Amino acid sequence: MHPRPWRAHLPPGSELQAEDLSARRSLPRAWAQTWGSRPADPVLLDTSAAEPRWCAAGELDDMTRRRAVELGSLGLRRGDRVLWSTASSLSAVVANIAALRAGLIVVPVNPGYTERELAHVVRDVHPAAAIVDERHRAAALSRAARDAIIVTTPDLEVVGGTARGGGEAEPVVLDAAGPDDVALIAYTSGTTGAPKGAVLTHANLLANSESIAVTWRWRADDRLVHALPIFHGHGLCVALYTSLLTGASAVLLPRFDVDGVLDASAQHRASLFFGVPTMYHRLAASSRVGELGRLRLAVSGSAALRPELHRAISESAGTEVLERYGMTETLMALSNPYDGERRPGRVGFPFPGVEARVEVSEPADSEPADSEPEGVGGEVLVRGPSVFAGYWERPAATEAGFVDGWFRTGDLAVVEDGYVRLLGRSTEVVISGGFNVYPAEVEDVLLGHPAVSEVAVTGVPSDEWGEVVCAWVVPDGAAPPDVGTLLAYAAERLAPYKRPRQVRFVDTLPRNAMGKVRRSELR
Ligand code: MLC
Ligand code: AMP
Repeated sequence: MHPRPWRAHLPPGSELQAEDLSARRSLPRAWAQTWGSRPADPVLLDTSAAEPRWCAAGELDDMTRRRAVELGSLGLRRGDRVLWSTASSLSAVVANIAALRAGLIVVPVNPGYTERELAHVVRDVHPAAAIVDERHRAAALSRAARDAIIVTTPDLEVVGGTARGGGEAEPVVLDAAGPDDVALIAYTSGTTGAPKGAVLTHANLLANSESIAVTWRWRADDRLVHALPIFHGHGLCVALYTSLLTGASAVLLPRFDVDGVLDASAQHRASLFFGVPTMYHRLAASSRVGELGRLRLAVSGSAALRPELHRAISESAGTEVLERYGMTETLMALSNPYDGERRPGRVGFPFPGVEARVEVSEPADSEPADSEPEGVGGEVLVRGPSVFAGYWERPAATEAGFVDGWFRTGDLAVVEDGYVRLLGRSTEVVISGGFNVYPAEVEDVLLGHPAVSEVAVTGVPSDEWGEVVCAWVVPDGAAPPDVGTLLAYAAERLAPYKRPRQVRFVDTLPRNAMGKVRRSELR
């Protein structure tokens, strides 16, 4: 089943070709061009600063150039990995862009990670440097690293570790990375529990932003209220990088809260807001929800927006939230149209340059997928210039992720009248508030508790969070463990969004003939 072709997203008269999306070679080159052509234009407002002030394009260009050179003076060389784990701030953004301009590979990590979670990434990606805004992380980073690692603040003040020695110091050549060079390694958990690094090239990031810009008609006079975390694809590649590409401006909020978003929208005459469904749930519950109607565009993604919530917002604010679908591995894949009908409960059709199809697995003698009747579900497959290059140092997982060059998303869907409707996932990932939680990772942690004999983790539905994590525990011994102690144990080892919100004690877990737990029977 094929959704509508991507050309349906283009504005009338557009001659855009898929190759055009990669023509500028990399985001750093494209950003530098944009900033050079309009140096006085405001681009970022850091509301967490003591005295918030708009940073102009020319200033951002200068700051990121200087900081790129400073990264070189720390002994970092093209291709080195830099772990980057910070809250939203101008300094954090400058450090990120400077690293990309210097040809370093940025590895974004949730600053809420516990030491255990951070150590996994460090051991997997072996970064030469880490940029963190919590100085106390330096010790944990050094403990986890097998090779030398230098730890700095976003302003590049060294707070721990050591630089890698050896070799000649190389001068930093700005914006020299080519389209196939790696720009980001973004950790995303596999079905097996241990997070894997999705390798995204400069061409991936550029094509993604170019495609979003044209689809949502993003212009230099737009202003985005940015309240998403900057360490995931949504806040970083969709919101921040694309705003900078288009020459538009963004108000960076350190965290999401309803009044903060609506106040910033009004004060700065914002035109755009992007959020996860949990944010729309909270906005819809506010008496100020009508203020969303002042925006040119409100976009939802990262998890399913309930059709009732979509409708409630359109009734109370007069704005049709535009829902889109993506993944860390594919970046943005499907979108409702800007000009056409934005259908509640649908994620639309491919972004420019992207191809998507829904592969129905039927017995071998059935009709080919193209002629399947509508309504039969299958897996969403995606290919295009924004689809990642594979998992970092995991050839088997990479091979399993693709079929004939198409990436297997693990999301199940049907195509109805050219629009994709997601049905669920073939994997058991739980999506809570837009963050993915892998049952196996939480289960492994809980199994380490002496009072737990067996455990299975599932998502249970929640209006606010989409799903919340539930642990089904078979106690080791007659008396169940104290829930508080169990949760405290989890809290030491898991970031807040992965911790179980519910714990249910059971005598046994349902298993199939192979002994594998049937999580679907627990939900
Ligand atoms: C916070 N908490 C969560 C949580 N976020 N628990 C479960 N799921 C979550 N997502 C915890 C807090 O630590 C706190 O725990 C308690 O819940 C209540 O906190 P809160 O203050 O109400 O939550 P808040 O900090 O406001 O966070 C909610 C949120 C946040 C929606 C703003 O979750 C968020 O920013 N989500 C965005 C995720 C995102 O960017 N995903 C993009 C992935 S990229 P305690 O113990 O202190 O009470 C991707 C590709 C694509 O998916 O398509 O975009
Ligand atoms: P991540 O691995 O964090 O990038 O999350 C990607 C996953 O988020 C996808 O595989 C989907 O399951 C989910 N997702 C993203 N956008 C949507 C959406 N609009 N509706 C439902 N699920 C979504």
